[in-house]
Amino acid sequence: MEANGAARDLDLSTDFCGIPLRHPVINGSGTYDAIAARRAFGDRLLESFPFSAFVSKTITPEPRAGNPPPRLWETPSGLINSIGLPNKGLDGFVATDLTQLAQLPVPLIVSVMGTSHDEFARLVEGVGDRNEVAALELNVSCPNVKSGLIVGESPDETRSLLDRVRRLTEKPLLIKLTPNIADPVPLARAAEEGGADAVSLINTVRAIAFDPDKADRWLGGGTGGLSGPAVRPIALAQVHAVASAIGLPVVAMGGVTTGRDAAEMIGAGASLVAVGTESFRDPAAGSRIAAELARELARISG
Ligand code: RRO
Repeated sequence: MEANGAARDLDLSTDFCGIPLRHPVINGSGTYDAIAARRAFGDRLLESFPFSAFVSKTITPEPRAGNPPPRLWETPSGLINSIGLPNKGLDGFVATDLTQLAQLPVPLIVSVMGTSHDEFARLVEGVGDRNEVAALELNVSCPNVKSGLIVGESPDETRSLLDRVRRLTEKPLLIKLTPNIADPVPLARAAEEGGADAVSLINTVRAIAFDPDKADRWLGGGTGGLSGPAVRPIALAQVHAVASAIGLPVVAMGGVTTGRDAAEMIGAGASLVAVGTESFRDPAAGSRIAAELARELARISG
């Protein structure tokens, strides 16, 4: 009883790169369609929005249709996606989605991905000076799109991408790292040296599903990315390694489904925790996890 009372009183508000947040639980990019949720739940969504900041689905300079179906495959304790980055493109996003996302009661972080430094620059310039946007996340780690860039896997490329785009915006720049490498620490260090304000990890773990009848891979896009509780220990290990090695805030994600999971990420050094796959099962998961986290932290602090 006492722990619950303490949890209600526990102030989870935090400052993230100069952005005040109500609590440390946000969404992982592409795992919560806030515009569809607003249509489904109306203004009730705004009154009890599950996250303290909203990260958009990644956008690219030009519109994309995404990968052919099937796009999803469930595994024990996980989900493989091969969505392939469908989006309206920069102009479509600015013309339609941005106004609607700006109505959310929380700061907006726009996720962007280009196939070259020029494309990243165009995206950062395109959204970086918009008042609706609090921060940008550079997605250099989508497992389902051949970007032609090795930024996500090479510290030198990460540094040179940041050299190019850092000066194009005064807004905080997050960079989302891949788990599909032996060691994320050199990439995180390069991001810090290049002037990033925070790193997010992990994106999904490269995976496939296989159809033995067809003797072929099952997902329309061939390969996919695994998320959900199955990847949580991998995420925890990488978050711990990166948070121990760099001074930037870390946004931790990968299979977080409970406040206990979130407390583990924060204990491992994360500043914020993002909820992804769990929101498909329960659209209010963010609020529940934030409340459970408050109880966990109250318990830990005695
Ligand atoms: O759209 C996708 O297929 C996708 C993206 Br952009 C990403 O960053 N991570 C992922 O698992 N899927």
